[in-house]
Amino acid sequence: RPRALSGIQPTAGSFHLGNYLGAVRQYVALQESHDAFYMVVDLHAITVPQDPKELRANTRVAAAQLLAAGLDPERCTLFVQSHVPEHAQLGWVMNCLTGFGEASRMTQFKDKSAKQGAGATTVGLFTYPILQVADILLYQADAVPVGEDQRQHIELTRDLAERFNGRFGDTFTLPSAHIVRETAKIYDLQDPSAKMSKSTANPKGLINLLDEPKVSAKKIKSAVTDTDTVIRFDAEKKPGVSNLLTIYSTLTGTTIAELEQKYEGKGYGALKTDLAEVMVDFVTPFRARTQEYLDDPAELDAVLAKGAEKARAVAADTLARAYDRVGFLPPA
Ligand code: AQP
Repeated sequence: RPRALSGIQPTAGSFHLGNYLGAVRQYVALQESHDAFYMVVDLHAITVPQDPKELRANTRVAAAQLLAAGLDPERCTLFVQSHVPEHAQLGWVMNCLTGFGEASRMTQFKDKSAKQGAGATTVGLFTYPILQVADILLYQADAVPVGEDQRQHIELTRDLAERFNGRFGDTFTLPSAHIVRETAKIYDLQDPSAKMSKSTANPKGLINLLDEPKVSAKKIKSAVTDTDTVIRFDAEKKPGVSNLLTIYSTLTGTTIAELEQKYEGKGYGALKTDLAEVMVDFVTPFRARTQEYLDDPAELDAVLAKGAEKARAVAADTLARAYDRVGFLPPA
């Protein structure tokens, strides 16, 4: 079976709708066809200031949400990044292979450092895409399910894998981004030109899956649309309505064409009212399942411990080969 690998940050506590539709849904799908490794990337979470108690709690919350979304520890390997020290170890090797200019071109870094402000931007934030390279290469992943914003990092991963292989001999598999076009970028409900993001300036544009369902319903009902009245998918001219149609279509399995037909002659109000209901129907059981996993932290930790053990077996093997290739003297 081909390998899949991806990770999600525990920073915000709740996943948002963009995380779920753009990435987590694909994690669930790929566990059927791939030897899949999914992790809560706590090492990435400390690239911006964190509260230690919150990070610890949110790491469990992230794992619980992944299980609630449908990851099955019998069919995939679910673990916490810091439980597998090989990530940091291979990360260093990859840092030493990356050009400063090359790292400076990462647009995610530029966006995130702009949000932090120059004085608060850490070297860790600058090099986090390179740690991500190590995350992927350690598992010899073929496919990396992510949203569109991560495409450049997967390109960097391929470049560095090629560079390493060229310089030291064939060691790493070159991965491909697994990006589902329809849901590659879910947009902010208040500013449909921006991606939905946890660090949005306007919380009304962001759906957090663990919020009270009625809060999410209200956000859908107050989503920005346009002055036209026709319900039609047109990402260029009608980004707000198109975003709502994408969300609706993905959560219900109805095609966009079917939705356009269903709402022919109806107003935006009808679309929003129905989608608000779809949202409530989705988040209500999701929250309940997440809470069930959180109610049994010992069981959750056991799942993560088993996952880390499985992940480490693969990661340690790759790291040993990479260390040997670069010329590190093996311990006697
Ligand atoms: N709006 C989105 N549409 C589609 N996919 C998205 N992803 C994030 N936002 C969208 C995908 O979710 C996965 C996990 O993301 P992450 O935990 O690494 O967080 P992030 O990308 O830093 O999330 P945010 O909310 O976008 O954070 P900030 O505010 O820091 O920029 C990834 O696969 C990502 O593509």
